[in-house]
Amino acid sequence: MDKSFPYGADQANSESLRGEANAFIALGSNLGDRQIMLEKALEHLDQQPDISVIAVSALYETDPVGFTEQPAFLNMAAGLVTTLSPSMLLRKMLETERLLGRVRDRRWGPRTIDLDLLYYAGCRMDTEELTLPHPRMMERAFVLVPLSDVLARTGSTIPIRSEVEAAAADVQRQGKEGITLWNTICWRSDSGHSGN
Ligand code: GSY
Repeated sequence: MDKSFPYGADQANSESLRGEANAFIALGSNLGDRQIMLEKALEHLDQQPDISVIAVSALYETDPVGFTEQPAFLNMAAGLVTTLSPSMLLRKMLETERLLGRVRDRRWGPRTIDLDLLYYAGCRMDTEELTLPHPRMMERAFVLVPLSDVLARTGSTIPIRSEVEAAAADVQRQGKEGITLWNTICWRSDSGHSGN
């Protein structure tokens, strides 16, 4: 994958460009230095020759959902361009989690890093390994708010954008899940740099 090309909004919009697909992922961390964990995960993915992280959302501090007796999470979302298939991309994400010390001991428990593949080029699939789009993304404020943020930043026209924005506005109006803007990070592609 030629990373010297200056990726930007056009690539986030395109469903397929020279075999490249746009994808959106969710990231979360509630153990250790949470912001560093998120940044390391983005960097590791972006270092792969077949993945380019083109845009990132702000970082949000969110109340834990599911098992509530655990530390608050930092959550964010990112837009990627990749030449990997959905399952190969998922495997890279799992490898990134492992490298950052993720141990899958308790389903709803605390974790150094959690990466979820939300959307891959309009692909719909349901296998044991992977369901696309992510089956629970429209229910979770900690996914919807960052995803809506990164979709706006990329000017994405993916078909689920209006649904995501409406659902994000809905959960924020209801105020059921505590979500606070924590920080913003300057991702190099946001400033128009190339992938190198
Ligand atoms: O499903 C991702 C891990 N996770 C999270 C999360 O990322 N954020 C919040 N706020 N609660 C969560 N509960 C689980 S499990």
